Amino acid sequence: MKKILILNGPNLNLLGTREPAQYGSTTLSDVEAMCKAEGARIGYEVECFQSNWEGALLDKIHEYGRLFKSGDALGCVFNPGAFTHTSIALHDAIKGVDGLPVIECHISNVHAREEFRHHSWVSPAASGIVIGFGVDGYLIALGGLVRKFGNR
Ligand code: CA2
Repeated sequence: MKKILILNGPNLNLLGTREPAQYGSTTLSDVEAMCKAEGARIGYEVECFQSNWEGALLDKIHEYGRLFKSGDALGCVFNPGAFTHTSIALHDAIKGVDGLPVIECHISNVHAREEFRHHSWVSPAASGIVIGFGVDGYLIALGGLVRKFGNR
């Protein structure tokens, strides 16, 4: 069974515990369980990984780049958190793994928020972007990844 990675960046481990008006009350483990169940339903093994460390996210993208090359992974749904707006390293990693489809996902509509959230270093390297659908965005991104890149 091919793998799909649900990758979450800094502070997303706090999901559902604070700022419910902005991010809702669903926890990250709820989101991960939803994605795993949906993956199993449509024939993919979903792996979930969250880190507050930029380097750990880079290493995971590199690992999935290798799994993609060997035909063992389909792609990745990635919410880079605040690193979205700061990290040229994440941009370079996604470009660098050459071919791994990455769907960028944001829970909130970043364009309706502070100006510093309007720019993403990840978007130019992403294969698709899902923004502002709350935590449902993860499932929308997963579905979009499979529709665009699955079964070929
Ligand atoms: O809307 C998103 O998904 C964001 O990626 C979330 C990031 C933010 O920096 C981006 O601009 C947009 C923040 C994640 C922090 O998550 C928390 C969740 C609950 C409580 C506190 C933080």
